[in-house]
Amino acid sequence: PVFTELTDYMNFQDYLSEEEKLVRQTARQFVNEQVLPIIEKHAQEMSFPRQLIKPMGELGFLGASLPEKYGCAGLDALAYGLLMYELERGDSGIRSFASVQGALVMWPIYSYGSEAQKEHWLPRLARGEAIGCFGLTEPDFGSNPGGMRTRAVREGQGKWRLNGTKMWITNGSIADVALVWAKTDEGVRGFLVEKGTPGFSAPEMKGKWSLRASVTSELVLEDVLLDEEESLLPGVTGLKGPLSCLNQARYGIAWGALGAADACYECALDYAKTRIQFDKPIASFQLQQQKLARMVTELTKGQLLALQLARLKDKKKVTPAQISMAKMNNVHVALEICRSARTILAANGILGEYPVMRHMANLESVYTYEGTHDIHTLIIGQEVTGIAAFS
Ligand code: TGC
Ligand code: FAD
Repeated sequence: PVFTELTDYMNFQDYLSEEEKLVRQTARQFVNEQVLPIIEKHAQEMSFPRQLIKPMGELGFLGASLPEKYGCAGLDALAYGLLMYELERGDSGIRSFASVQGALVMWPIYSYGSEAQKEHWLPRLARGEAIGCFGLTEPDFGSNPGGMRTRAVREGQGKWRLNGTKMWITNGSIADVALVWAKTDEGVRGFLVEKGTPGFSAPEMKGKWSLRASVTSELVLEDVLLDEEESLLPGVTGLKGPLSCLNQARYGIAWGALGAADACYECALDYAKTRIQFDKPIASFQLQQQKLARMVTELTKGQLLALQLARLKDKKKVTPAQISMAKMNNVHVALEICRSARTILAANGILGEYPVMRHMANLESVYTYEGTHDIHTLIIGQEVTGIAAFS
């Protein structure tokens, strides 16, 4: 079934602006009409629905929080969060695509790029005419990106030479531009590497049981020669460059994961009311009601956490640790909600006919990427104790 309304137990939508309502409704309609009919097939076949990229661009879903000057929608934080919620109600892979494009490629170009780089890339990325990816993680450095081995060295006047390997990169093989973070003598710097640059390849990773409708790739850089003016992001040096991008993406995930959970909750509620066992709908049994009550409570608490985060973000008062709390909690509860939904659907819960198992499997990746649950726990631990426990 296609559900027409978002689960809103505490009526938070009564307080949305007209623009926020419109964005959410537009995204919901897009997901109902264009994502839900095809997504299971793509997940089963392990392919990303590339035909959705242009429509997402036309609807203003890419880089949606950036200013109109660069062809973007200029949304406030709440509208952006609701957009991520609705996209992930379709599939985490669709939200991942938009997250990477907007938060991890367009945002850093906007924040740290030269005016020429912004004008060259942002309008095309916003329209979905170009695709981006974000290369931070390496085979031996996931939670600890500061240890990265990818290296960039100056090569004569205005040139850089890049060597290294990135892994687990969303959109990698389909990207027209990869934002690659590399160590230099000055500290970590960001480089825009165009598809087709000699020495650069992006083989797709196969065999995933999660985020199957999303492209995940390695990035291989072998003596890649880059022009400084075109490639180097001039505005940031140090690990804070890539980590600041993660704040944007983690914010979107705090909303997005709840969209996947909402889809599973709605599905389980509907199923519980119609599935008859022992001559009664299973929704009439206390054990199943307890599951549903817990699911809707955790979903609602997650929404309220994300809502306050949006307010703080719009006032530019949000801290990285607050974002960590929302990412950590909301992905965790979303995964629990999906698992509970699977038990309510029982055998039917494992079928692709229902969205539950797909969302559940997707959220295993969401739990890990953009900082694992453990890393966010430690970020909060550091904030409250003043002691870093990472190493
Ligand atoms: P640390 O010494 O704490 O920090 C180094 C510098 O960075 C600054 N910083 C931040 N700045 C902005 N925002 C943040 N969230 C920041 N966190 C730290 C910090 O102030 C410092 O600046 P400065 O000026 O003093 O140099 O760094 P550390 O090496 O001890 O690491 C800390 C830790 C573990 C929290 C960090 O490495 C971390 O977050 N690790 C997790 C890695 C991660 O999240 N990777 C994600 C890869 S991208 C991805 O997964 C995309 S999936 C997308 C999709 O498909 O949707
Ligand atoms: P590791 O860091 O090896 O962690 C292994 C385990 O040890 C985890 O349980 C972790 O929590 C724990 N651990 C690590 N350090 C500590 C510690 N100090 N204290 C306690 N426990 C610790 N990366 C990108 O750069 N760009 C992308 O677009 C991207 N997309 C992704 C898409 C998918 C589908 C996936 C699965 C990952 C993606 N990633 C991407 C990579 C992702 O960010 C990393 O997987 C993540 O940061 C964790 O790194 P790791 O898998 O190497 O785990």
